[in-house]
Amino acid sequence: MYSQGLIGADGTTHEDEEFLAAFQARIDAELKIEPNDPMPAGYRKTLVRQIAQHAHSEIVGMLPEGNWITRAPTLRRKAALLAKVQDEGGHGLYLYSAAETLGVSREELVGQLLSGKAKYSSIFNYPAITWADIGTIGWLVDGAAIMNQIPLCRCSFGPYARAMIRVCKEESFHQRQGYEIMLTLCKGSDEQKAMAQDALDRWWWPSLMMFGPHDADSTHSDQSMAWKIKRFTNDELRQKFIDATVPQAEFLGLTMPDPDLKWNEEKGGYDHGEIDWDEFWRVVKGDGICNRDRMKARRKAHDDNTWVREAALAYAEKTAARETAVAAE
Ligand code: BYC
Repeated sequence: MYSQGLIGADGTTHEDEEFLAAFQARIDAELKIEPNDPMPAGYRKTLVRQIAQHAHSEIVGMLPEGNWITRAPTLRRKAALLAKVQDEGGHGLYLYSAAETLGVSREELVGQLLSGKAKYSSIFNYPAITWADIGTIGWLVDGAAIMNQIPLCRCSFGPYARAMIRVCKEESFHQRQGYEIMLTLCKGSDEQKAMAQDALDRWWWPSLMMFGPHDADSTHSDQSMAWKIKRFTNDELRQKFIDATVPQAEFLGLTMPDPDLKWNEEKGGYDHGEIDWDEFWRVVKGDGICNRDRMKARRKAHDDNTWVREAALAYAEKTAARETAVAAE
């Protein structure tokens, strides 16, 4: 997994108790861990897994919305959507770069995505059927992403935390463009409002699933919290998202598709109905509505663009050879 020549490449750790205690003390003191710092193998592995999954999600996440660029209803909507989808591609690149500082190569990570070995967010295996889906993705999916990613700006691993700062700024523009689409639809004709409600009905539950399994079923949360990779648990973030989003739906005049959604005065948050975890795991394991299409599209893009990678490599080699020749003169 660790290739020669990359930062953090040797992947060596000396994990006696003294080392682990000193590492934890640095984390507890809120000091950032940087790529060349010694770190436990488990810390490195957790970060590579999470950052890579995050990068893949951004790249696969371009597909449902990319599909609507040619069909956006106005030039203004098209320009904003185009910029948003381009941003997602950029987020993927920052994240692959952050993962590379841990000694894993981009080729290897992309290979894991294309072979189906690596996960990406369940949410991108649902189809964007109408224009209201584009509004709902911005409002809910980017809204959920911000809720999850703002705490990641304080992640203990420096390159991931720093990448998240810029990503979050862009995500908040994405969320706004989505909510503004929803506002327009909800102020429009009965048909437009019905389209907005239909999109909310389909995207609400999958958006809640984005935060991952309940804490009791989360494999990695305890250790990731201790290492301050995660600052809040899956259920804590899901609750914050629900509490922030319900008033936004009320403002739009839309109804949340959850009859059990009720304000709980005592806890100061909403109670909600049971999430369909069978559906979640089915989608995560590759059997959602769009999993096969998404992977097919990614593999085709990778194959079709082989020439771009080859050309970039040839150009880099030529430039390096020229520089070596000049230096030797
Ligand atoms: N989908 O122990 P847990 C975006 C997996 S992109 C699929 O709680 P962890 C956007 C999990 O990987 C948004 N799999 O895990 C882009 C683990 O399996 P493995 C993406 C999921 O890591 C374009 C197992 O379930 N955001 O916003 O502690 C357009 C047990 O889970 C999911 C990120 O990636 C899921 N939803 O917590 C618009 C944020 N949930 O790996 C928008 C960074 C869980 O052991 N990632 N699994 O095989 C995280 O914050 C954390 O990784 C998670 C999960 C909260 C997602």
